[in-house]
Amino acid sequence: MAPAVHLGSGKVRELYALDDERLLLVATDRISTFDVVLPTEIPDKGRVLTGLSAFWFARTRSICPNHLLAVRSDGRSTECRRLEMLPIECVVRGYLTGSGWKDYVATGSTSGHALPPGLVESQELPEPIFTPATKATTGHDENIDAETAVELVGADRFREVERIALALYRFASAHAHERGIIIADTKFEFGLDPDGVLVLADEALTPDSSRFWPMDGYRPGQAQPSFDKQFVRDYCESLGWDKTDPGPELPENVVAGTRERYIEAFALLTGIDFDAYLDNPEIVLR
Ligand code: Q0N
Repeated sequence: MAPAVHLGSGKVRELYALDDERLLLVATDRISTFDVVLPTEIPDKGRVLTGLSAFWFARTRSICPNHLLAVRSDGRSTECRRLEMLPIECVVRGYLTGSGWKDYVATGSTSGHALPPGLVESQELPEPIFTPATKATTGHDENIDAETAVELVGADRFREVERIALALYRFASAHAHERGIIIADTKFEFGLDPDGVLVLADEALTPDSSRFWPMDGYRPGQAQPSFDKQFVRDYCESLGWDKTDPGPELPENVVAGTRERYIEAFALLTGIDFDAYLDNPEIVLR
């Protein structure tokens, strides 16, 4: 087999070309917090995210085709169809948090959606909203309104990604809700296949591409703890670290607690034992 050509690195993932039609996406065990990749890894984090993403791809095929071709036996690498990516991040928000909350406090709107007055931080929105963002090559993605997104992808494609992203979010949100997890918001990336068909790409509905909150203890009116990263954030806050690179090393109790949270999210959402996934990653596709 020809060697895979490295195409690029994300904060926590690596992308390789297998051939003209296929990519290899590798989820590492790196973890980022406050936008900084920490020097300490969380063992199996990449496998958890790969398994979860593959689980959602298998279960959302009737909503939208996706790029997944195969999950490799290492549990962290996936072979994917190589697509022409759309130049927008497709964010769906069901709850008011993060930059959506910041926009709302400043302007009463986010990405051109006028929201009712009096909403509090972390409140569930009356309806999920599609809030596209630009793909920043450096720094932060910037929320854009529908008009700007239409300029980037065209009016028909915009309506299509909005409809599909909302349908994907509603499906996953309902599934997660039944299992004690709130998906506050999530980011999808889409591409086009050679026939111009819209295809879901990247990772989908993982804790790195979404905000997962434990349903137990959900309290509108304040920031919510993160299902997966709260131990890491609390530890970093306790150090008084200034949140610039390099981040701190994590002690083993924080690593172990965080690893357990990822594995718990995997088991709750998939109903599959994580050891069974390690044994045979294709189990999530059935
Ligand atoms: C692609 N990104 C951004 C890996 C992920 N199926 C695809 N076809 C063509 N290009 C891409 C995909 C996918 N997925 C997606 N870059 C290229 C996300 N990257 C960031 C780095 O790590």
